[in-house]
Amino acid sequence: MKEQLEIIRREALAAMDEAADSQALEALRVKYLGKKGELTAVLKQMGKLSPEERPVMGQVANAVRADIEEKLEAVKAKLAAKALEAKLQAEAVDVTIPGVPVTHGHKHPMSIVLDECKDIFVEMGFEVVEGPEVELESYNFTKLNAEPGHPSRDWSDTFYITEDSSVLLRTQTSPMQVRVMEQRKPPIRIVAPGRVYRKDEVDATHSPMFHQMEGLVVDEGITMSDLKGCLEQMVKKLYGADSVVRFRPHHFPFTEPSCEMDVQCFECHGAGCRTCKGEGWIELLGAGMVHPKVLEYCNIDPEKYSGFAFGVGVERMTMRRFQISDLRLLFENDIRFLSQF
Ligand code: 2NL
Repeated sequence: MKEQLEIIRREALAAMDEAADSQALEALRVKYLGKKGELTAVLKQMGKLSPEERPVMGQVANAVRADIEEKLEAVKAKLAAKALEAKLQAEAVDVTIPGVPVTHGHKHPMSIVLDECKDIFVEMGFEVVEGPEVELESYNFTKLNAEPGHPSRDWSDTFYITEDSSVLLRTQTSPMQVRVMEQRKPPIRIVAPGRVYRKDEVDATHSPMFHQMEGLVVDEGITMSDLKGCLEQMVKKLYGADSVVRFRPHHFPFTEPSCEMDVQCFECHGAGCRTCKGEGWIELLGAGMVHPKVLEYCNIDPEKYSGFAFGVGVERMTMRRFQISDLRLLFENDIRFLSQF
């Protein structure tokens, strides 16, 4: 019997060393220690032994069981560690694989130019103000000296919201400046950028929605020379210190006198070329001294205060700045176009 037990011990320990996984190990446990297992089978024969032999053989059997159980635990732990190692290996992340590149966006050319313009005026002490695109007729026209019947009010030029023409999409950003003049006392130095709307057919230079930046200065003793100095400074910062400008008389209902400012063509320096259509000059903006009636409408005493104002198209400035020939390119959002700036 002792030999039988020793054989079981030897075979069991050797077999467990070979166990490939926890299922194989469990099968071995059943084979040797289970109810119908080999060790149990030997123990069942203990009855045949003499009373003297029985405790001796019982001790041997218990030692064999203890050895097998100890080995089972050891191999179980070894297999678990092996399984964990294999799992970690399978889940390993290769940190050396190159990442998927993230492409950065950038400012739209219009935003580049508008931000530059805002910076130039903020540096000169102006404040940037923004306001509603849906406006009252009184702010867009009446208080800007375009009384009922004025041609700029025509239904074919303006997007009216209401039948009675009292609410509309602003045709310029000046209504915002009227609002500021009504709310504050001079000195006033503001620029008002934003979207404006006019009933224009879409072509290379027109769009029913475009962007404007208007400026307004009101204080005691403001003259035409302040207007000229300020706008010339803007052009030099925007297009270079060697830029040349000229002022021509013009007419706007809200300014008197009124003017337009041209910049000398940067391609031909005044000689005339394709960029300036042979003119030598490129029209840039409209401006003028705020009409006394406009000051009065905003409760500012025109005897005490005077001011100048200007309006410039942001699309037009952007096209000039980046040599873009068709305005529609600025609104189509084609990445192939926009990524060039
Ligand atoms: C143009 C001309 C201009 C103004 C806008 C203005 C505003 C107030 C009072 C007086 Cl509150 N004037 N704005 C003045 C002159 C010209 O815009 O051709 N814009 C594209």
